Amino acid sequence: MLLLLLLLGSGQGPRQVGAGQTFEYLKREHSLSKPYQGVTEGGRLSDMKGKNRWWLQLSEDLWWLSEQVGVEEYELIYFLLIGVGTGSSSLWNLMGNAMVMTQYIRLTPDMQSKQGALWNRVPCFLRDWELQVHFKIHGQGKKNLHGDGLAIWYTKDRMQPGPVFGNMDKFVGLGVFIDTYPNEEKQQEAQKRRYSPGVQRVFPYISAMVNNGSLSYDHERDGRPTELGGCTAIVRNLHYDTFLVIRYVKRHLTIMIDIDGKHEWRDCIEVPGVRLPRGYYFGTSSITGDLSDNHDVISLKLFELTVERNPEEEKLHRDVFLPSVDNMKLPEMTAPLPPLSGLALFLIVFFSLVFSVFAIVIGIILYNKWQEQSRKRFY
Ligand SMILES: [Ca+2]
Repeated sequence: MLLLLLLLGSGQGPRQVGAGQTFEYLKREHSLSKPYQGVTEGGRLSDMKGKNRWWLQLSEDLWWLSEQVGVEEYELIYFLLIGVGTGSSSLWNLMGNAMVMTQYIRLTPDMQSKQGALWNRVPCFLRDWELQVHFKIHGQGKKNLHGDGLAIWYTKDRMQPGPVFGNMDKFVGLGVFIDTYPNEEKQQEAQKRRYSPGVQRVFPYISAMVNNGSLSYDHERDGRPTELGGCTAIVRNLHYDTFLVIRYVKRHLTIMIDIDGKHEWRDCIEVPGVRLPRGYYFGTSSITGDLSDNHDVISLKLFELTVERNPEEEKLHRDVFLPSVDNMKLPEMTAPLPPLSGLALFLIVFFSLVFSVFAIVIGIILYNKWQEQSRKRFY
């Protein structure tokens, strides 16, 4: 029975990655592929919010429970519940102009001013994971006359439309952007300013950003002020499949692309010391403005990576509550100052008084001395 549950819980069998001690397990509840069953419209917002809260609570309870009973994979219990039908049949929600087709999910069609998103309903509590994104960006627009691209998210909030590739600004978590329109370059061009060849970027450009909710994505500058890294990725109108992978292992974030039709991963971004909380949501979103493209997602596959940690790493990799990146200063969230305790207030008043009295005494002494001297000079 336990074995059966384990098999159910781990989806496909383990697949060894590389020569090391890393195994990957496909996580069905965070994955999406053809045929697109279990994808539903966002529904009424009020309705959604209630359901989400309930769902998050359920997942948190299960996680807690699995920790208590010492079961590493909380999915064990989770799948059991799904199996008896208490869970939702829809693991993914569509939003805005996104549409389910037979061969793909279209986030936006090649039309102006559209925005769409696709969000996983199940928060992810895995520590080490890899998300493989099979996508396709194509349209009628000529070079640099198309936009705006698509984003892949691992964030605290879901289903929040906004200006950052169709998602909210000041998000909390990780955003990976496949930006197809060079806003900054075009602006410079309009102002007849020239870029030095070393600085100019070739678009489409992939970049990543970690946010604790205090940073704004600067659309006009293609996110340059807040990016962790990036690379050029010529991904439009290709006749072969294009993939992007986000790997998060031991707080090391790696983004690789397979866009040349060679079935090989090519490095794009690598950042150590990225602290991401657990329990966030995977999603993808896209937006078009004056310029447009078809932004299609063919599949999203999330793998759990099992890696060994020594006791020291276990201590170092403890859970965090806000996203951050080591050696990179994110502005603090604007939290109100903690109220002063009674004692602190008393000490501040007391020492202010002592200092004032001291200053007055010194002042009087100096004044007297000065008067004495001037009197002496007078005689
Ligand atoms: Ca852009």
